[in-house]
Amino acid sequence: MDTYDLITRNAEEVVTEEEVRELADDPDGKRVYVGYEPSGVLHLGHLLTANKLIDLQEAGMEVVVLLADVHAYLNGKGTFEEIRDTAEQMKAQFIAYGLDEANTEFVYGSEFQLDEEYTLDLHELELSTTLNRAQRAMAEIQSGETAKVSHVVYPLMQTLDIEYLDLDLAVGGLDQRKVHMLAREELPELGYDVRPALHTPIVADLTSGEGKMSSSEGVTISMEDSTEDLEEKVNSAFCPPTRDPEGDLENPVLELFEYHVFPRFDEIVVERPEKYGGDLTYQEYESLAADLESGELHPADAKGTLATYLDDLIAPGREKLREIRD
Ligand code: IYR
Repeated sequence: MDTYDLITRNAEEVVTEEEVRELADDPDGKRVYVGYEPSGVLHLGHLLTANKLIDLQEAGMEVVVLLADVHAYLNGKGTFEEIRDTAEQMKAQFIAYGLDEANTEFVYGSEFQLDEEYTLDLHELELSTTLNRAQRAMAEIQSGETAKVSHVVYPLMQTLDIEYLDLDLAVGGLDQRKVHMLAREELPELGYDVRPALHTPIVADLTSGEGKMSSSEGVTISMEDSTEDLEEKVNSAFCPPTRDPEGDLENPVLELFEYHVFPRFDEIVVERPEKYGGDLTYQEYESLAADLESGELHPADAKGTLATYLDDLIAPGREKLREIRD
């Protein structure tokens, strides 16, 4: 696969294509990052951006994972001690999942975000950004709550992270786009360069195909799930025999194949008894989606196969979690 295609595969948005093409021309040693508020158990949302980081490592880039402890603190996630404890668990699960340890720099936000220079830049950003602008940057990340001052400081710090971690590319789920747009507007105000951003899609809710899969509502798949949990969750997923259900619905089973399974396996085998046509083998997502649409692949077989491959992907992280907790 061509480097630009590898860097941008499965991305929902590339800001801007021209800037990312320039990176793709000379990817070696370029620094890219995703920031995560520490969480004790990884779920598919974390793994979707981790898949992108694995692509970027394969493209020769240097990956930085920001364990955003100060951001989690600003978001009311607990004391620093609690947050750091979950961050260590998060790090272990990312490595078990397949991030190349030798090539991944894990950085705690508090390692640089409390420095004098950073703080002074933050205050300068506070002066140059209107409350309204900062609040709009938080809209999708913080909703339904009366915003605190910490909630508007949050996107300003995320903006500065891009400069202070010396990054060439910021990666995040589509829910991070507003912050990244703010960063593109505000970094030049401080005399810093604008950096490109890459956004991964948001997967639909598993049982309804509507809205988004979320750890606070509905069903999520996480590193804690047993093989049986996975089978149960995937078997009750919404899976019409089409990739484009009507209205605002998505086919979450196909989305999981596309964003989670195909990027990590060269070949997918759907095991079927001879009397139902025997095994099916796929190298590409498109052929599997086409077979589901034509009726060649039954939704029940697609689900069973999805559960098996997801189980393979999370098994090492599940094992790691057990070790940590014992
Ligand atoms: N806002 C992210 C966490 C985060 C991401 C980056 I990129 C940062 O520089 C800092 C924090 C979240 O919603 O999890």
